[in-house]
Amino acid sequence: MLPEGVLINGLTGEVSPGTGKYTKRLSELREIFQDQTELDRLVEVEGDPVVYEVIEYRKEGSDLFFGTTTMEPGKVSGEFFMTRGHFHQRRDMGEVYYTQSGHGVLLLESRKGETKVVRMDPGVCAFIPPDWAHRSINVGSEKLVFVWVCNVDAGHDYGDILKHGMRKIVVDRDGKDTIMNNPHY
Ligand code: PAN
Ligand code: ZN
Repeated sequence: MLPEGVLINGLTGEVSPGTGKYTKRLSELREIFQDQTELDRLVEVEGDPVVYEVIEYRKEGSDLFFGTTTMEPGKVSGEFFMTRGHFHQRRDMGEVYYTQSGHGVLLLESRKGETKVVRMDPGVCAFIPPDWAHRSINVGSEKLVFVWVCNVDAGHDYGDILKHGMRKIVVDRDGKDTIMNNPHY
C-alpha cells in the first residue's frame, strides 16, 4: 500500500482516482419521503431524477476510506432531497463530513433520541460521534458536495431509520428551510 494524493473536485464531487461509485434516484428513496404520491408523480414527469451520488476511494488493507457525496437540489412537496440516513453497524465508530460546496443540513439523532442539527456550509467540518444516526439534506438551490472520512469497518445500518424515519424533517416553509417534528414518527 502506497501513499497517494487524491484530487477532489469540490463543485462536482469528482474523485480522481475513485475506486467505486453509486447513484440513488428518487424512485429508490420512496419510503423516506412524506408525500409518496407526489414522489411517484415526480418520478413519472421528471424521469426519475438523481438525488445523490457517492464516490469512494478505498485501498485494500487500510483502516480508513473516504469519498464524496454529491446531492442534487430538489424537493418532494416541500421536503428537501435527502440521503437515506443510517447508524453505523459498529457502534464505536463515528465519521467526519467536510462540506465543499452548496448548503445543507446534517440531521443527527442519538440512540437515546436526542436530535442535533449541524449546518453544512462550505468549510464546515462536521464531527459525527459514534452511535449517532446521520442524514444529509440539501436545502440549497445548487449541488451540495461533501467529503466524508470513515473507518472501513463502520458499516451501514439502514433498518431503524427506514422503519421509523427520523424524529425531525426538513421542509421549505415560505422559502426558508425549517426543521419540524416528523408527523409519522
Ligand atoms: C456517507 C453516506 C452517504 C449516503 O458516505 O453513506 O452520504 O448516505 P446514505 O448511506 O445514508 O444513503 C456515510 O455516512 N457513510 O458512512
Ligand atoms: Zn455514515
